[in-house]
Amino acid sequence: MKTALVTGATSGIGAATARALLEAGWQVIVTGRRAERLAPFADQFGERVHVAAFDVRDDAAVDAALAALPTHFRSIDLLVNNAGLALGTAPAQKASLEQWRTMIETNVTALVSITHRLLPELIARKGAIINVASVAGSYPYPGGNVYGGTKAFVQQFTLNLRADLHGTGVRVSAIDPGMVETEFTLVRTGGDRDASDTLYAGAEPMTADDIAATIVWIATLPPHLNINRVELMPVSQSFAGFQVARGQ
Ligand code: NDP
Ligand code: 8X3
Repeated sequence: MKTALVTGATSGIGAATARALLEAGWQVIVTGRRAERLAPFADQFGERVHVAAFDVRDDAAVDAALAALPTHFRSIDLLVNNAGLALGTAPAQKASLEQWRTMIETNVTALVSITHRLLPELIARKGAIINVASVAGSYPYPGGNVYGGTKAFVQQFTLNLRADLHGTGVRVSAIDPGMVETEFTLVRTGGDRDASDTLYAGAEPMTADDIAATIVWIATLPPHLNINRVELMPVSQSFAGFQVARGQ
């Protein structure tokens, strides 16, 4: 039986991915800070679930969680680096430095740290890494500043990992979703339910299950195939033009 570790499985894309992998017969290490949201996976899927609640930014907690893995969860075939967040939509000159640091620590530093820890095992297993990036890493928008920067990092880190892992059999992919209705906007706005509902209202955004299905598809392709990068948007979302400030 194959084993996956999914970061950020308490909500949204990570929760849907953990569920989809479990339904496809995998065993899954579910992680995230809110332990009470992880317990139901174990209730439903029993021994194919290992719950490991930790903050991805806390090196000691990550080490302790990995050291405490039961023997039959130690052979990890798939790492889904999903935990992440955006904080704020203010322009750079008005944004919070603390929020910027939190995004970098979570989306970049923690992602590379957990990847680095699991690389020996993933190489030994000829496993796979799927990194959840974002369209925000490819296309700028006002207020995207550091969030978009962190996701551009994830995209390029993914490609560079592929270069370094050449010949190991390890597959590495980035998935770049556009608008997905999850708790993402609630987190970004500091809990503003109206703002979140307004953003998604009438837009028919993608669902966490849409992204999870794509992640499972990537993970279950024949071992000679590598999806480098896949970008998805809801049909309702597309691109706008450049902006011009006149008379400055
Ligand atoms: P959610 O807010 O619903 O889920 C975010 C997950 O990340 C939660 O499980 C949360 O767990 C976890 N997480 C955040 N910070 C930490 C931390 N410090 N330690 C451990 N876990 C953490 O949002 P999404 O499902 O939408 O987001 C998942 C990923 O998808 C993110 O990387 C996001 O950037 C990306 N993405 C989202 C898009 C969208 O439109 N929704 C589009 C493109 C990419 P907990 O709080 O319990 O710790
Ligand atoms: C989330 C998508 O467009 O809100 O990564 O930045 S977007």
